[in-house]
Amino acid sequence: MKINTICRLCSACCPVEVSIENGRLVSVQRVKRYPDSIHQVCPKAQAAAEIIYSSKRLNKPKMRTKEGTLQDISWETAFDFICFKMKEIKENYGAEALGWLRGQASDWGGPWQYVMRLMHAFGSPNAIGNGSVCHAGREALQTFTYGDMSSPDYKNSKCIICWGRNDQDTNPTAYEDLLYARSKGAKLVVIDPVKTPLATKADIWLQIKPGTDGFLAMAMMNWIIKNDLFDHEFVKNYTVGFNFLKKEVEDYSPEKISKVVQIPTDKMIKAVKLYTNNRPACIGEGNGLDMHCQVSQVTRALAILRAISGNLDRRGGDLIPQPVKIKNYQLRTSFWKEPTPISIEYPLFSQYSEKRGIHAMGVLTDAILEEKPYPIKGLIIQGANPIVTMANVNRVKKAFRKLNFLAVIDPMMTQTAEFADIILPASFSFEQTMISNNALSGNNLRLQKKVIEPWEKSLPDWEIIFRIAQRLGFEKEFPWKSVEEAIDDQLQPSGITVKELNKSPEGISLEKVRYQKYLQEGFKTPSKKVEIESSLLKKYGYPAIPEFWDSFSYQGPSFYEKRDHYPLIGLSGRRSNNFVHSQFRHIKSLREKGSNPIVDIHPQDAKERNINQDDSIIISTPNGSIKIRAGISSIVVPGTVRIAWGWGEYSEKYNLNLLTDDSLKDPITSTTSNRVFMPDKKD
Ligand SMILES: Nc1nc2c(c(=O)[nH]1)N[C@H]1C(S)=C(S)[C@@H](COP(=O)(O)OP(=O)(O)OC[C@H]3O[C@@H](n4cnc5c(=O)[nH]c(N)nc54)[C@H](O)[C@@H]3O)O[C@H]1N2
Ligand SMILES: Nc1nc2c(c(=O)[nH]1)N[C@H]1C(S)=C(S)[C@@H](COP(=O)(O)OP(=O)(O)OC[C@H]3O[C@@H](n4cnc5c(=O)[nH]c(N)nc54)[C@H](O)[C@@H]3O)O[C@H]1N2
Ligand code: SF4
Ligand SMILES: [Mo]
Repeated sequence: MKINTICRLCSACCPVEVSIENGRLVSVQRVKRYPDSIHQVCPKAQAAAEIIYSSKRLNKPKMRTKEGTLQDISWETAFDFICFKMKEIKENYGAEALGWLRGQASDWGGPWQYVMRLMHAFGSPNAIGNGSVCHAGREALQTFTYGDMSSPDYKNSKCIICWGRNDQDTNPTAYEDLLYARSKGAKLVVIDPVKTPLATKADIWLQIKPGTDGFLAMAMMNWIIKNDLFDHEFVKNYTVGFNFLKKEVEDYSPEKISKVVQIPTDKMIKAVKLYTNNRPACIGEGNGLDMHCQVSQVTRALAILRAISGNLDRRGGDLIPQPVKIKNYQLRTSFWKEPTPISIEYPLFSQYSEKRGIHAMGVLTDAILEEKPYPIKGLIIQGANPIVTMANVNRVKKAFRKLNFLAVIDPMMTQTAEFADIILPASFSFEQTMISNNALSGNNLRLQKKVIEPWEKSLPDWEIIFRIAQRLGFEKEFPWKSVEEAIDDQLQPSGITVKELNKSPEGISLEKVRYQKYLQEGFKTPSKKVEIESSLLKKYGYPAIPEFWDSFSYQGPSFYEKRDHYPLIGLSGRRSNNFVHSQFRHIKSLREKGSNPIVDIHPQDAKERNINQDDSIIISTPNGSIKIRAGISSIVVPGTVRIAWGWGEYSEKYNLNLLTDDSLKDPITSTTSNRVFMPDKKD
């Protein structure tokens, strides 16, 4: 039997066809939208049966004994224990001392809204997402600039810029659209410090110095304004603050910036010309810009570049979404209502979206260890593996040891679960129904349908949340007996039901794509225009026009002040198509398909340090060390090394977040600098 659904083994959320035999998942294939020359096969989907039926999955809830071992328990005992601990924390320290951390796996849609609802009913504002290092920082600052997060319309574009984004490994659907546009003659610019396979396909590849993207965007705008190539009509009628920008970019001539970004001036200008001569053009930005302490101002600069170039919300440009109307399940109407969240020092980021909740993961370790602004005493972690994925892991470990109570909800035993008092086995993708955020932020609604029964005694995330809520007495807030009932309720404003979605595997689009919506509606900002000068940033005392020369916006990589002792720049590395962050290294077929735990080091740096291919080398920063094999390669420039990402779950010695730092944070989004830091070799 073949069933169409959405895969959620990673955040790309691809439409797939699943083959089921005797109730077992046999194979998963991405739905074909293009001919073979463009269609992408996903190795993770090919390994889906191995992933789902892995003997390493958690079978039953487990509780830690006094001796420190793990003991199987029933779900009844598990729910009793969790609810008892939650109430104990509330009585002793206040409800806000309980935090709930979610990672990328529990999606940004249904289950996350249920968690916020439960936490708010309980009295805690601290339902915390990991978006400060993922895309939420960019989403927030784009929202302050033009009311939403835009998405690049690769398919219809004449010029695509992939800026710190590597769709070839991370988003097959977008990559297919990019290849299609290329087949129709679209130009491609890649801005990446690493010579990725995508960079080798570009018309122009700008090998930027990591973390200097804001300077490059300003230099591009300097050239565009100087050569009078901006969209006069759009700037005049739909933006505010252009004159301030014009003045600010004067200090960023391509000639001056060339040294900062380490890109030759003529190459930089060639790239801007490609962007301005081939319209519509779009900028796909990515996680290469997150995980830096200056993500907020960099995002602002890129957003403004899109706007003044006249590409916003045009076919083939950068589209403003048309989200489906759904109920907001958060119960807090105001961020300022007591108790305030632990992210109080980042007020703009904490309240930028009604639906998103708090994404200031950067402050969680401080709240536990330093008790700032107040202590977090108990934590529930769902679909995240922070012992591998949060910055400065040694400090995170110390924090988790200090907690009075830690619960982990995950299909797998993880390094994070090793710290837990109780572990709840969650169902995986394909085993639970949910409405995904991908569907909700676009206007094509699709259901991620359950196509097989949950593994052993595992339960779907929604059911775990509903049962905790109901046991705590929140039946009024959680009246639903099934997830279908809950989804029907949440989708009510859209007029669509689960029944209809079940009948439409290709999804339901509620309206046609509309371009230039601002002509009728304006932008969703206080002035209804693109805020080149941001009224919100100004109100909260941040620079209202992006600027990078002063230390507010441009902090070098972590440990910058120690650069004399740590002469190399370390870069958190490739997101391989075979894996998702810390996941799937236990799957042999995926491990064998390539991409090993290595550090890419330039021949010149290797020679200076007497390092040969495959040598096991130690990399250290002031925060920790890892041991990893050397891969001599000129995909990086001398002075930069790139360390394979996500191998920390497979073996602790490869955990690159032992090296990263969490002391410097983006002043608006609390983003830590997981991406770039300064390591050195020790003998
Ligand atoms: N296979 C797979 N797919 C995934 C994931 C996964 O783990 N595995 N994770 C998912 C998630 S949660 C996310 S957030 C997305 C992210 O997906 P993308 O947005 O594509 O991000 P990355 O692949 O991390 O990085 C993109 C590129 O940025 C470059 N880069 C690094 N530092 C800088 C810099 O300072 N400036 C510039 N301009 N570029 C830089 C890197 O070399 C890399 O090639 O992928 C999603 N898709
Ligand atoms: N140095 C450095 N740090 C980084 C990054 C980097 O590139 N470099 N990337 C950052 C980014 S963009 C992100 S998004 C984060 C990712 O951080 P995490 O979200 O911690 O990433 P994962 O390792 O994918 O962990 C997801 C966990 O969810 C579990 N899981 C899978 N499916 C389900 C499910 O359906 N339900 C439940 N309950 N659990 C499930 C998996 O078994 C896994 O243990 O890491 C960030 N940290
Ligand atoms: S890219 Fe991600 S969502 Fe798409 S099929 Fe592969 S694992 Fe599934
Ligand atoms: Mo992410």
